[in-house]
Amino acid sequence: MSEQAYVSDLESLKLQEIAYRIRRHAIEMIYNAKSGHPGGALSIAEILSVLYFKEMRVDPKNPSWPDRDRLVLSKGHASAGLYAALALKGYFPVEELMTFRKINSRLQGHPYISTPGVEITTGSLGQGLSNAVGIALAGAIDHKDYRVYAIISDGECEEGSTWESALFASSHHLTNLTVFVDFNGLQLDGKLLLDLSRVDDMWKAFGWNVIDVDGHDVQQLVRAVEAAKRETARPTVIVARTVKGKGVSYMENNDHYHGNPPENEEKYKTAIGELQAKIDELDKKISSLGGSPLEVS
Ligand SMILES: Cc1ncc(C[n+]2csc(CCOP(=O)(O)OP(=O)(O)O)c2C)c(N)n1
Ligand SMILES: [Mg+2]
Repeated sequence: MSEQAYVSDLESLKLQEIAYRIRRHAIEMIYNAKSGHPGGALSIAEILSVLYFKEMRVDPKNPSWPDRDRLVLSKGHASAGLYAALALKGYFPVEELMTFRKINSRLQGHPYISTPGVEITTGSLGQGLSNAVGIALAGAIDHKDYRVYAIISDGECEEGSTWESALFASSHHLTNLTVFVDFNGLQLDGKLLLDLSRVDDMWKAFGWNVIDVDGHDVQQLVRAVEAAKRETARPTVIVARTVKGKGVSYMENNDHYHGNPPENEEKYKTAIGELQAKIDELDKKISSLGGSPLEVS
């Protein structure tokens, strides 16, 4: 069962391509704003692509549809990635992305609940999981079949509130809840401060179904989400091994780009050039299989 192919080669390429478009938009937004958090936005691009373009039951024209699946971006500083995914999905125009971090924009530095597609205001780390648990509990009590997803950081696994929520979720058998840990090994200014080398065992000990994947492999991500849907007793955590700054060579594994934009035009062009080259390469492969890339209106 675990080897079952849930995504064709063509679909897998399309999901990868969307991930790189999320990355390119995120860099454009952050450079335009001259502020933002590229590293942690780039590391979750495949997770966002798989969620919005394969797994989540959502209707961008009706963002508050009661039966929609929900995503809580607990690591709210990665907002540029989330907004890019929402725009590509059709929640708001792609052009609006250039208002990121401007006064009166709907796209503030951290996600705000009134923005279409944003479920919960986040940014204060360690709180998003408890919000997601509450939404999942409400769904279970109401016998709703929507699913709840959360993306938390490895840094948040160093916070006590995360573990209180985790224990609550497993105690209540919230099988409708799937959490991604963006395990990129870095926090704001360097390596993680505490020992998370046994992170899988920690979640297991808290009663969770644990799946450890390469967080940039869309096939593995889809398989993990599908396995979570089949789980009948426990909430699922997908520990996604990622690279902070993924896709821009000088940002990869470089904590400086946790919260700094490309410093100058040359660096910006290098970043966009690398991302666009990857998009072009994926587009070629998509065409060679008879497909066409995502059209955005
Ligand atoms: C409660 C809280 N404390 C501190 C911060 C400031 N802060 C923003 S990001 C960050 C750490 C980033 O590392 P991590 O949580 O692992 O996120 P990622 O690597 O995915 O960017 C910190 C300390 C915050 N947003 N919230
Ligand atoms: Mg981190």
